[in-house]
Amino acid sequence: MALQAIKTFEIRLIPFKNFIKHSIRPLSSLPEFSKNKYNVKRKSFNLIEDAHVSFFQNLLGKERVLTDESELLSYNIDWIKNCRGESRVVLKPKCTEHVSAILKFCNDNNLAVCPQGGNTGLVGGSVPVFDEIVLSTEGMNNIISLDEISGVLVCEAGCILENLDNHLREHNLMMPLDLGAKGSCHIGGNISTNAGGLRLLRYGNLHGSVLGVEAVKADGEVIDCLGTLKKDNTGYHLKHLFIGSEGTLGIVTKVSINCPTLSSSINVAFLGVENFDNVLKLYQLAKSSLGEIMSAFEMADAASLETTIEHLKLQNPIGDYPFYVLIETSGSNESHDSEKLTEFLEKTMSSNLVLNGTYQTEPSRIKPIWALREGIPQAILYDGYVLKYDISLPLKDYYSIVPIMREKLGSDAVRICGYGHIGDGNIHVNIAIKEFSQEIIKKIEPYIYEYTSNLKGSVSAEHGIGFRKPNYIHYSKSNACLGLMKSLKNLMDPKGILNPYKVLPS
Ligand code: FAD
Ligand code: 2HG
Ligand code: ZN
Repeated sequence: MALQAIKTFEIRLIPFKNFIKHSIRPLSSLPEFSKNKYNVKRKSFNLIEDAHVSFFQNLLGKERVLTDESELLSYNIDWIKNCRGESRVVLKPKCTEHVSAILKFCNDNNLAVCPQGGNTGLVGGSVPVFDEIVLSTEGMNNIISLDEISGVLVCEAGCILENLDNHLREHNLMMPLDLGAKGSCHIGGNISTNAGGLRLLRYGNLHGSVLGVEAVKADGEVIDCLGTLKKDNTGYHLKHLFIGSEGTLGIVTKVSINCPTLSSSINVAFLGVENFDNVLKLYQLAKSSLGEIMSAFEMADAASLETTIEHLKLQNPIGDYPFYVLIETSGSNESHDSEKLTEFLEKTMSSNLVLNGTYQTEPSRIKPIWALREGIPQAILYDGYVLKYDISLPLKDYYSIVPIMREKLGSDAVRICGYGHIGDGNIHVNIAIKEFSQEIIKKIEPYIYEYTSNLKGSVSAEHGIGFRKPNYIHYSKSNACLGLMKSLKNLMDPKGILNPYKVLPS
C-alpha cells in the first residue's frame, strides 16, 4: 500500500455516544458473594452495631452514612461483577479529619475497613469481602492548588481523574496518566494501585509523577508527606509506601502531582499488521524514528478488535488484520511532528511492516480510534464471564501466552483477547467463558502465573493484587520480600483492619 493511501485514508466517523467509557454492563443476576465463591474465612473483627452507626452519623451527618441495602449494592460489587461483599455501612467523609476520626474509632473498636475510590479496580480490591465498612472518597473532591509555573497540582483523593485533566487543560497542562476508566476512577485510587495506563511509556509511573501524599494510618494518625518539591532527599521516601499498596497501609487523603504541559500537536496512526514479529519490529522502528514525540504504542489482536466492533458497535477504519497497532505522538511543533511521523510511516511501508493504516490529526477523528482500543475491557464483558490477566513479559515473549491459552482452552473459551501496552511490556489477556466455572479456571490458573514467572515476568503488571491474586503473588515476589511486606503491614496496621483479605497472602 502506498503512503499516499495511508495519508488520505478516510475514517468514517463513529458517533461517540456509542462508546460509554466507564459504563457497567447490565446485570442479569447478582454475582455470588466472594466469601462463598472463593471459600474465605471471616477474620475476628467485630460486627457493626447501631452504636457504631450513631457515632458515624454524629461525626459525618446522616447523609454521609449509607445503610440502606439498595444504596449499598453498587459499593459491594466490583466493576467486572466478579466479587461481592456484604457491607452494611458506607461512609463518605468530607475531609482528612473525618478519615482520621473514622479510622481511630474503627481501630479502637476492631472494625475492618475497605477503602474505595471510583470502584473501577479489576482485582476485587475495592469491595469488601465480608462486612467491612466501605470508606468512600467520593466526598473528598476538591482541587486545593495548581502552580501553573511548576505544573504541580495538589488535590483531594476523591477527585475524578478526568475532572482533574479537564481542569488542567484550561491551564495548558495535563495529567501524567490516562486510562479507560478516567471518567470514574479517583486519583486516590490511581495512586493506591499505582495505575499505569495508556501513556506510561512517555510520562513514567506514579512513583515518579507523584511528588507528595497525605495519608491516614490505621490508628488515625495523619502522615503528612504532601511535599510539592521535585527534589527532597530528607530521609526515607515515605510517600512510596502508599503508592501501589492498595489501601492496606493507609488511606490516601491528598495528593500532589507533577503535571506535564499539554501538547499542542497530537497525531494518531492506527495500523494493520500481519504478525506479532512485525509488531515488535514496528515498535523498534517507532522508538528510533519518533523518539521523544512518541506518547503511546498500543497493540490489540484481531479478537480484541472484534469485541469492540461487535458489542460497542464501533467501526474499524482499516479493515481486518491479525494485529493492530495504535501509535500516538504528542509534541509542540505540528510540522516537525508530522514530518517525523510521515517519514516513519514511509519506512514502515517500504519495509512491508504495515499492511494498511490511517493517520489522523483532528481530535474528532482521533477519538474514535482510541475508542476502539479503550473499549476492549468493557466490550468483552458482553461475551460472558471474563477472567482478566494483566501480566508483564519480556517483549520477545509478549504475545506467546495467547496462542497457548487458545490451544489449552479450545471451545471452553468464548473468546480470548490479547492487547495492551507494548511499550511497557504489559499484555492484557482477557478470557471470556460462558459462565463461572472452577473446572475451566483450573486449566488457566496457576498455569498462566507459572508461565509468567518462568519468563521472569510479573503476575500483575498494573492492576495490583487485590482480593483475587494474593495466592499468586509468590510467583513474582520472594519469601524475603513477602516477609518484609508483612512486617510493614504489622507496623502500620497492627490489628489488620485496613483492607483485610487483600494483597498479602494469608
Ligand atoms: P478503586 O477501584 O476504588 O480501588 C482500587 C484499590 O485502591 C482498592 O484496593 C482500594 O481499597 C484502594 N483505594 C482506593 N482509594 C484509596 C485511597 N484513597 N486510599 C487508599 N486506598 C485506596 N488500570 C491501569 O493501571 N491501567 C489502565 O489502563 C486501566 N484501564 C482500565 C480501564 C477500565 C475500563 C477499567 C474498568 C479499569 C481500568 N484500570 C486500569 C483499573 C482501574 O481503573 C485502576 O486500578 C484505577 O487506578 C482504580 O482507581 P479507583 O478510584 O477506581 O480505585
Ligand atoms: C487497559 O489497558 C486496562 O485497557 C484494562 O488496563 C485491561 O481489562 C483489562 O484487562
Ligand atoms: Zn492496561
